[in-house]
Amino acid sequence: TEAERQAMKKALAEVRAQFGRTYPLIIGGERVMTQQTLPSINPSAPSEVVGMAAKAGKAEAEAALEAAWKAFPAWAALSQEARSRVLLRAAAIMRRRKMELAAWLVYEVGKNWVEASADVAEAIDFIEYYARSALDYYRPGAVEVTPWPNEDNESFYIPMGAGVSIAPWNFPIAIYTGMMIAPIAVGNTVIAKPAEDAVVVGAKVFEILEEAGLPPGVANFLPGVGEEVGAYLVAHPKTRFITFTGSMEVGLKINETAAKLAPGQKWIKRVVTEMGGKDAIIVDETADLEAAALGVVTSAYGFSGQKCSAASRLIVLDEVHDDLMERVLDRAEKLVVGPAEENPDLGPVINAEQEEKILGYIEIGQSEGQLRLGGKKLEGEGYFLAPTVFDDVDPKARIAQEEIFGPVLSVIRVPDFDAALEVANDTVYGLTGGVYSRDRARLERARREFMVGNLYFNRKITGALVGVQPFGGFNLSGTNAKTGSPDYLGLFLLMKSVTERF
Ligand code: TXE
Repeated sequence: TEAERQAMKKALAEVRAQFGRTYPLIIGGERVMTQQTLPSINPSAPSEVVGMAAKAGKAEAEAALEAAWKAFPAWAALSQEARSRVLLRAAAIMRRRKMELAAWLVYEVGKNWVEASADVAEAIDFIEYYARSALDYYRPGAVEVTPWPNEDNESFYIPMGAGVSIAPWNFPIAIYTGMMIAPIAVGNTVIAKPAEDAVVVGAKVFEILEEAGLPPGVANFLPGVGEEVGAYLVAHPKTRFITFTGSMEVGLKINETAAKLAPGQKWIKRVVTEMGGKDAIIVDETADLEAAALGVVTSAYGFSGQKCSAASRLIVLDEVHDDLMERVLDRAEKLVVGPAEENPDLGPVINAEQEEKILGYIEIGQSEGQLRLGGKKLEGEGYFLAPTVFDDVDPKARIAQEEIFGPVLSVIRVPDFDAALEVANDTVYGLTGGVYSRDRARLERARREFMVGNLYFNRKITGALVGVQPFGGFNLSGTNAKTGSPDYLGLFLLMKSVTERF
């Protein structure tokens, strides 16, 4: 509406006036500045510095671990009601500041207004969901929860201690918040490392946690380079758990490192990783092709395809290939690409190296399929890439197998539904998937055989709605940690049994 447009413009202007500030680390409630800083630029106009963050090194990581362990006993000893109350206050403050936070997302990671607002809304949902679930399902230390009631024994949950959350830039408020709040909700303490490209919105999340009264050291703001301070904390003997969202390459490295016992380490680190995807939508000859075209284009090009849940493969039965392609191309060519503050359909991709990587895949695609749309960088200072479609792609091709994480869709033709399911499952990933079909028997087969953690029928594939669909993948898309589900909290708890008499 016009009112919303005005409100957004006002928020954008207010945020723009705050560009260039430097945000310190927050360790044990103290602000810590460092020699070096991490600049974060506006991908729609890379010459603009949105803000800088202090850059943590090993010394700061050590201090953060110490602060988190120091804060752990008191936070773990609080009643669940007391912990959840602080978090619900944080959700209320975030809701009050949601336009401002959305404006920061527009500038720091190039999300258009709709995507930016959705990111903030999801963060609020995560906080409220985990605070409430902690009250319902897990009451650490409370004896009344005895999962297997019997008169001789009491079993209950206790938190694990101090851990590390390592977040991606693509949902830099929602995923950053969700991965930190879940362990904290049930009594753990966390060192939260944001992605290098999203340090400013990370600092904003911490302003809110502080205003909500989260005690010092329960959450620690530690921007830094992943390969340095991230890797250091993953390997550290005093890290009790790690929760990570990002690329498969890094996630696998983290799993490997965390599996080794460091000198003095006296536990098995619990590792929760949510990694990439190569998500496919199947369209058969019974599908509503108009709905399918809308769903494919929305899922493939939203936030320039920079979502682990984005559709990057379209698997279409020969019979309807030409008709569907016409509809997909017709929609995709109308998409507007431009500076995120102008609320285009697509903003820029996140940074120069991702732009380089995506253009590299477009180059490879020239010999792996037939370029039907886009395939080039667009003029303008920002990292603007045209929505791209490769047709007649071989299922084994690199652009059909590897995650590109950009606005690139690979179209694969198949003779029948059997082949469609086979191609869909022929991937190392298993995150989201979609099927457009009116044939109930086929949908029933897909329900059983399509190996993805989140499956959508006759609607666009997206991430999940917190509290509605638990979100998490199979295979190398992650450890199937279903965020937005009661199980997720259990990943950060231990269960203890006490037996007094026989
Ligand atoms: O992920 P990265 P980014 C994937 C997608 C994309 C790629 C890059 O494939 O191309 O990730 O995005 C930290 N030890 N997805 O850069 O590089 C790093 O600092 C410890 C899918 O976000 O994996 C950042 O905080 N930490 C994903 C975090 O890991 C390390 C969403 C993620 O960085 C590290 C986002 C190391 N050795 C990206 N190296 C999804 N499934 O939603 C880096 N980091």
